[in-house]
Amino acid sequence: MTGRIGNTRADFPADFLFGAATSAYQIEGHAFGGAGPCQWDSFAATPGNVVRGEDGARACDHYHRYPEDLDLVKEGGFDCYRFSTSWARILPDGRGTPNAAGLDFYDRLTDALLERGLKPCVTLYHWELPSALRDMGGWQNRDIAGWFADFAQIVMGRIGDRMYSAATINEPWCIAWLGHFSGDHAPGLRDIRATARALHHVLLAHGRAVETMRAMGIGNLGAVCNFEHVLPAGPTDADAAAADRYDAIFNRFFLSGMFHRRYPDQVLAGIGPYLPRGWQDDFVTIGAPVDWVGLNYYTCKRIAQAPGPWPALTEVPGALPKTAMGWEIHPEGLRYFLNRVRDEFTGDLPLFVTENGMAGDDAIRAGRVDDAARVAYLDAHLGAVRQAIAQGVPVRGYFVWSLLDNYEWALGYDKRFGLVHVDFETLQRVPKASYHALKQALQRSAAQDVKVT
Ligand code: IFM
Repeated sequence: MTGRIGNTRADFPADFLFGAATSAYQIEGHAFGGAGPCQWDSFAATPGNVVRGEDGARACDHYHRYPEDLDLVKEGGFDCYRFSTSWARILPDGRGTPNAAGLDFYDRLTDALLERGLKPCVTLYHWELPSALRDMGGWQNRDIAGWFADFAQIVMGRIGDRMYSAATINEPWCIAWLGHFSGDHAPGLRDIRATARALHHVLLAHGRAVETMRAMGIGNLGAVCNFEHVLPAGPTDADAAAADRYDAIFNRFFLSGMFHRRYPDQVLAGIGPYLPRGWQDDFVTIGAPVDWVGLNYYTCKRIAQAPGPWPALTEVPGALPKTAMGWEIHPEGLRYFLNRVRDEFTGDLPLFVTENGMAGDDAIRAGRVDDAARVAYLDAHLGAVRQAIAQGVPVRGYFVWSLLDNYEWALGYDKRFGLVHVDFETLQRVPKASYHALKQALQRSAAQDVKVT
């Protein structure tokens, strides 16, 4: 039995926005339209990095099928669509002459959204760093802040006039930590000095892009970070301290840089010696005011002390039900973070849940995908958002990750996060039960229609 979503549009403020989210490399098809090589192409081509060596060359072929996909967003009853622009598609060499076909694509996409009455919410960067910039050190090179600001100017010079909102960089933690410390993501480094530089430069690039867009007269600018509810694995002081270190790296470093103009001591204890010279002087740029903050939230983590050098911690599996990613389902963490981000960093600034969702072992049976676990997951997390709103947190919108099954980075195409099932042979789209349940929940009453227009 599939179930229904009990937390419906009527339970949220009249101007609350519901959206679906995607990202460029995960759905577009990077082989199409003159995109240049990016760090994920070569990472995937290196044996052992990505399950079955899969890459984003074709992905969901959204590059050609975007009208059908946007119809699904519209018919699902959503208000907004969160997408990202591929740096390597727009600037195949990372800098210099733009690829006209790339800009044209995002221009068409924007108009197609507006024609359907959907609000376009762009994220400038979701991880497909052009290989030419990677060759010059990528996120380790301080110059990336200027390269990124130039990219922001080019993108927003073309589509900025029609965006509802613009975010700079999706999940800085993944870029810096997974890409440079654990090596799980492109460029696949395991080096604390590279990590320290990436941690700082990703924030500097964010700030430079905000300043650039602000100077262009573009508003509603935001930052998007990911959060995991950190719990000590055991009752010892050592585990509590390890959990606090993880929390500082994952949940506090980026917002602390942007809103408090400093880095947490627990992180400086590890990366301090490796930060680039003069890093303390960059906080005015890093702290460039934003108009909203987006939270991506999926799970909790249990952390224990571990032997070895900083950060000397390890993840321990927990007992809660898990998604196909092995991530525990813990909706309370979303309510917790909405409150905590407001209390510790953002105050009255609007907050959005910019990603939330789960991977499931979804299969088509008799023409249907019964993803009951996703229906329950979304309902529980929407309930957590309602609780936060009731507690006075200024949450203004919620985006499901993701519209479509897509390329889950190092895990290839197996991990299905979509509201819509994608057959990666035929590329046929089949809305899952969760899509239908959400569509039902998002229906407007006649009275609500009057209020929003
Ligand atoms: O698929 C990713 C996305 O690219 C960034 N946020 C988390 C999602 C699920 O892992």
